[in-house]
Amino acid sequence: MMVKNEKLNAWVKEIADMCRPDSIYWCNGSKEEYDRMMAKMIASGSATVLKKRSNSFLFRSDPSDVARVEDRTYISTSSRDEAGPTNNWMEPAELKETMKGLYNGCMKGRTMYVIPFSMGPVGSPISKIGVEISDSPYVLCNMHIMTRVSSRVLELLDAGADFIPCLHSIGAPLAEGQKDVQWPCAPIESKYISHFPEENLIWSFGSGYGGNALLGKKCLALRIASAMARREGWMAEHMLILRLTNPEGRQYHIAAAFPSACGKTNLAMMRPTIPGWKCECIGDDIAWMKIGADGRLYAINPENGFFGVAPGTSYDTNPMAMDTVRESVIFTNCALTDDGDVWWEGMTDETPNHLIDWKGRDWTPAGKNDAAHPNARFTAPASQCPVICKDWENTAGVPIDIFIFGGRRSSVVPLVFEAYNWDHGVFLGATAASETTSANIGATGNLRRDPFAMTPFCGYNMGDYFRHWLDMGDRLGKNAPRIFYVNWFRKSPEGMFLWPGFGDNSRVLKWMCERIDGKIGAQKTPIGLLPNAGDLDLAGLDMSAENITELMRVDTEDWLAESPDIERHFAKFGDRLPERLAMQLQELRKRLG
Ligand code: GTP
Ligand code: SPV
Ligand code: MN
Repeated sequence: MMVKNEKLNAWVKEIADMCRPDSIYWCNGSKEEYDRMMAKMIASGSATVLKKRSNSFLFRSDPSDVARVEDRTYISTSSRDEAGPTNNWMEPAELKETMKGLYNGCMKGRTMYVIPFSMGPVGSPISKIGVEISDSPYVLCNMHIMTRVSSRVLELLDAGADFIPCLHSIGAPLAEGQKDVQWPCAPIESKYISHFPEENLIWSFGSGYGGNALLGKKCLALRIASAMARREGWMAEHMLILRLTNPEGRQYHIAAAFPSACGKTNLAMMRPTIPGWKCECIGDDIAWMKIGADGRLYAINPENGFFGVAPGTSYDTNPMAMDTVRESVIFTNCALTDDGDVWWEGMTDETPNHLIDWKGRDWTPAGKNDAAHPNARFTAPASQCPVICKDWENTAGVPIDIFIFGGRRSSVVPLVFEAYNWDHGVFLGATAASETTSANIGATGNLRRDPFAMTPFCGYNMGDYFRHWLDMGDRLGKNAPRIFYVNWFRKSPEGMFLWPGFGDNSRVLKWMCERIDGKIGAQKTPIGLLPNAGDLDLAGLDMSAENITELMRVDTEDWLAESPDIERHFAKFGDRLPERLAMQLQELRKRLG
C-alpha cells in the first residue's frame, strides 16, 4: 500500500528495508482488525480467552519484561546538557548506529504493522498524530484501546498532516521454521527506549511491555510532547484530570501528578464518601494543557484508554475501575482462575484456593510468591468507565483550578498542605520525593526525588523544565491554578496506613475547594498551609485522635533533615536551576528556624 503522504511512504520503506519483515500491514483501527489480530494470538497461544469475562484476554509476559526500563531509556539530544542530569544520554549518531545494528533484519519471520494514531480526539487542534511501526500484534491491540487508531488519521496524513514517527520492534526475529515463544522480546542489555526530541522521533527496541512499547503514551505524549510543549509554550504532564462537583453544583477541575503506581487512576475515578459531592474522570495518567483565550489553563487527556495497575484494585478501593474492566479488556500478568477469570492480590477478600500464576505455574495460597505480578495491568477503553466525564473528549479541554503534587511517603510528609504561592508550589513539585514502585524494573521502596512525577518522562533538561513551570505561572498570573501537596501513604509506627485513602481522599479535595473559594483559613507552618483543626471534614470516619494528629504532624527536625538532600538534588542542575527555586529553599530553611 502507498499513501499520499510522502514522508510516511519514505519512512515506511526505509524501516522495511532495515527491519526486513515478511509482510507489511497498514492498520485501520476497525473492530474487525482487532478481532482478527486477537484470534491470531489466541491461535498461537500468546493470548488466553477469559471464559468469565466477555471479549477479554490474558497475556503473560516474559518474566524479564514486566515494566518500564528507566536504565535503558535515552533522551538523545545533540548535547548532553540539553538532556540534563536526570536522563540517560547518548549522542544521536552513535545511538542510531547501535540501534540500526539491532534493527537490521529484526522483523524477519514477522509482520510489520503500520499503526496511524491520534493522541487527543482526531482532528482537534491540540491533538498530535503519531505513526507506530511495530512487529507486535499485542502492541497493535493495545494501541487500539489506548490511542485513537483509525483510517481517518490516514486521511489527515494524506491531506498533508505531519506525524511523529514511532518505531518499535520486540527484537526477536524468527528464522525459517523457528517456532515462536509466547512473549518474544530481547534481553535487557539490548533493550533501548530512545527519544530524539530535536527531530520528534522515537526508536524503541527489545520490549513488548506498556510504556516501553505503546509509544503513544510515555514516549510521545510525555517525553516528546514535553519538549514540544516547552518550545511552543504549553505543558505535557504526568497528571490525572478530574472534575469534582460540590453539593451546590459548582465544578472544580483538578490535575494531579503522582509518580507511577502512586494513586492517579484511583483518584481520577474515586467515589467521594462525603455526601453530595461528585467526581468524574477525564484522564488517569497524562494531561496536555494550554492557556486559553480567557487566560486560564485548559487540559485535555490525550489518551483513549487506561493502562492501569491491577493489584490493589477492588470493589472496595476502586469500584469504578472494577466496572470499567468488566468486558473488552486486555489483562497482562494477572493470575488466571480455574473458571476462566483473572485475579490479583487485593481484588477480593477471599483468596482462591488454586490459580495459574502470572508465570503460568500452578499456584496456591500456601506458596510464597504473588499470583499476579505487582505491575500487572489492565488495558481498558476510557469510554467504559461509568464515571467518565461527558466532556472528556471536548477538544477545548477543561479549565484547571487546582494542581496537586504528591508521592508515596511512609513518614515525614503530612496528609495535605497548600503552597504559599506559585513559586512555592513549583518548589514543592520540584522537590517531590517518593518511594520507588514496581512500575519500573529495579528496586522498590527506595526514596528518590521525583520532580513533578516527571523524572522518567521529561524529554529535556529538568532545570529548564522547572523554569518552564515558573514561566507558565508568570503568564497565567492571577489565573494560575492553586497548588497543593498530598501524601495518602503515611504510616503509623506499627506500619499501618494512617489514612483510609481512596474515596475518603474526597475529604482532602473538599478542603482544597473550600480554600480556593476563600471559605476557610489555614494554619501557617514552615512547610506550607495546613488545615485548621476542624476544617478537614472527617465526619463518619472512624479514626483515633492520635492517628489524626500523627497524620498531620509537621516535625521540624524531620524537615530540617530533608534540606541537605534537597540541596544535593538542586545542585545537580548547576546553573540551569532557576534562582527563584534556590530562594525557595532558603526561605524554607528560614521558616524551619
Ligand atoms: P501508573 O499507572 O503507574 O502511573 O500508576 P497510578 O499513579 O495511576 O497508580 P494507581 O492509582 O494505579 O495506584 C497504584 C497502587 O496504589 C494501587 O495498588 C492502589 O491500590 C494504591 N493506592 C491508590 N490510591 C491509594 C490511597 O489513597 N491509599 C492507599 N493506601 N493506596 C492507594
Ligand atoms: C507508569 O509507569 O507511569 C505507567 C505505566 O503509567 S507504563 O505505561 O508502563 O509506563
Ligand atoms: Mn503513569
